Amino acid sequence: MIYDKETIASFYSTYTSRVGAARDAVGRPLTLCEKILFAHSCALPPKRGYARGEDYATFRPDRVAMQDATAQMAILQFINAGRETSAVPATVHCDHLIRAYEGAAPDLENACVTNKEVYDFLRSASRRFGFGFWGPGAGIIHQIVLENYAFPGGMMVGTDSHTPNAGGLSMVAVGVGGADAVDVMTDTPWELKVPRIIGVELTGQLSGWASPKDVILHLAGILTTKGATNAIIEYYGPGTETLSATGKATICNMGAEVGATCSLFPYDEAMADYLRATGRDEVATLADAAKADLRADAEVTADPERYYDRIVRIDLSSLEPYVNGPFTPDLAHPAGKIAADVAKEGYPDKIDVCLIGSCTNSSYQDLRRAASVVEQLTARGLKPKAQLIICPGSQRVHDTAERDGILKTFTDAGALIMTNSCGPCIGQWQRVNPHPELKNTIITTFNRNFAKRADGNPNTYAFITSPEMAIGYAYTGRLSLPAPHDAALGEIRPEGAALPPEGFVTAPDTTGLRPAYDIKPDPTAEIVIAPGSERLQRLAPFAPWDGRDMTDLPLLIKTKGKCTTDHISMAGPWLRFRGHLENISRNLLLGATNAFTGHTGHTVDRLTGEEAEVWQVAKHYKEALGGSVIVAEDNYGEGSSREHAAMEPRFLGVRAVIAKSFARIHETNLKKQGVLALTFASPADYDKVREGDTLTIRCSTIKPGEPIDVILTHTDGTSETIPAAQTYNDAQIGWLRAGGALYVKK
Ligand code: MIC
Ligand code: SF4
Repeated sequence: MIYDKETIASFYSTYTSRVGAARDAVGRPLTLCEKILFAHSCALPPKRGYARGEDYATFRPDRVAMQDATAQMAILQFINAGRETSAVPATVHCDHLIRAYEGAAPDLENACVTNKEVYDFLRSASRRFGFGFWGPGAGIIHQIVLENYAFPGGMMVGTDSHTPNAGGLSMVAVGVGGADAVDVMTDTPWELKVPRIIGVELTGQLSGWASPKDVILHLAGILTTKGATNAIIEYYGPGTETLSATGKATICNMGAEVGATCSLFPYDEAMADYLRATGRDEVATLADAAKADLRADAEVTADPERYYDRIVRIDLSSLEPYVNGPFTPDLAHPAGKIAADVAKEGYPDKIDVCLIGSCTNSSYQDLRRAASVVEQLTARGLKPKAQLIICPGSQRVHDTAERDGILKTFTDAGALIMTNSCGPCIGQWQRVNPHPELKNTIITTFNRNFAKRADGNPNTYAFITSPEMAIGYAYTGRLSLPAPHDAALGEIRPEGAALPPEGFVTAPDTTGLRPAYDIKPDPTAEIVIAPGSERLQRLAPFAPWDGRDMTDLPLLIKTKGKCTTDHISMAGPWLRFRGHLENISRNLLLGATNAFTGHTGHTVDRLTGEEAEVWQVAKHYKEALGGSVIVAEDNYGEGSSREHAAMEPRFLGVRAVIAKSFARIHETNLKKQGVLALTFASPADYDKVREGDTLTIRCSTIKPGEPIDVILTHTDGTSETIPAAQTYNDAQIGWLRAGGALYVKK
């Protein structure tokens, strides 16, 4: 069965003609992402084309996906929009809140008890508005989308930064905050900065231990975590056709780690095979008919320099396996260099745990290839030296891997199989570590490895690699000894077909985990929020801006170094408050490093002279001084789409954030929630901000493209004026005035 068949059929009925009209409008050949974007834009592109990376355009995406940790806030905002149903098909996925501890069955049972009120809320809101509801244990949002909903040439938004996973099926899939999802669900034209386009040419073919993951681990080393900000990564070249659809999805998924708006592969046979294997023959047939426009025009690939803003060329045949980390996903070590880097940097060499899973690497092929290594090593009488944990991506992958003996291979080798969910990847890992005070190394197939992310422990050094390499590491037990460089393991060849030879197992609909195919909203369904709940709270609107300069605001904190959304609004134990703005606000910047003191999560309250947690000081300043300002370094808000990282400061009275640069989703989230997002026109001005500064922001005359003066008054009585840049357009200035995008009168 195919979900939303009519929507998909109607999409393809006009896709080619819409692409043709866009091509005529700009009068030149189009790249693949331009075709898909223009086919979904509210107006034809202008003749001169867009100024990529600068202009904004509006779009009408085909669908929305939300995961439980972000859906709560998205739905609370949607409730306030007062609509009966979503304008486009939308789904909710219960994947982030399940804690990994003892194994799939007990963990799932426990999650259903501890998260009952959140699941009840999401289920009841889904019934009311007609969202497809995927219950706990069904799988990770992006795997479920790939298996059931993604279609070539389509466009979607998802309240999760790894939504671009669907680029593995040639879909423009963009990670957004909940307020953006609400735009799409309320039929409001959805605005996006027209991205630059990075062309990545793939030639050759992977072999040995190299896998699709290594394409993106290698690329992350080249581009860095902010190198693709406001860019789409478009893959092309003969190498693309050698990769499976799920392999392509792995690559697109981790484009989020280099800041990409999304990543995209051209439609090919491997995608058609995947669509057919997952019960979507008709979608494959429709896509086949539109094939010519599900790839870049021939002129583009013949002369890529002319059409792409930047080109990277990767020869798959000579690609080495990689292991990236610690603490950032772009610190790329080719397998051949890791031993030297371990010696040089003093990374803990002994590996404690190897974890396979996450939306990035939990497909059937991932598990099959990993299991093939276990099988070959078991046959040689070898045993893993590190603990092994496996989290399948979906129930379908789990059941198929079980039928095919893959899970048994893992458990026979001592592995623990966790639920089909995010688990340790999002800090939902009750790790049993007898010595948390010791530096220790873990190897994961996840996409992120920020400090404290998986187990909350700053002493954990997390390295990212592919599933087969992770298994190899479990057997060598040493970071400095990746499998391909080990005498015995080096001879092994990971193997695994893209798709299960006997087809996927499809669990019967009676499991209740999967939504019906023909969901209708039920206006009589009551949305369940328990009175006095500490996890869910209806949202009160934010106050509008009075339009005046923001004067004499205290500096709340100047953060130093990496400040990701995990640093701003931690996950792990705080995930339980994702539906309660007041309660979750108590984690504001708990992970951030204070530039003046070097302390984490704390700042000096100028009114008391005492150091306190950032949220306490922010609250105090809001009540006593009318608000405050945050100052930060580069790529502020890197990582997650969680809009809590913008709503919390907003709730606690932060009026503006001034950073050296922002990550795309977070900058939009700040704008959407009514916090003024500014960047230092000259990054060196960051150094001028001193402890105890008072800031006046001359924003009353804010105009698109024009810098704003910021006056810093220091505690010694001197002051200096620095220019701040901003990227607001007229509509966004309207959001600022209204107190947030949601409160603009439509
Ligand atoms: C993540 O990988 O960081 C998350 C958890 O999936 C987030 C979403 C969230 O914070 O809920 C993301 O990537 O957007
Ligand atoms: Fe879940 Fe991790 Fe994927 Fe985020 S990156 S959606 S936490 S599996």
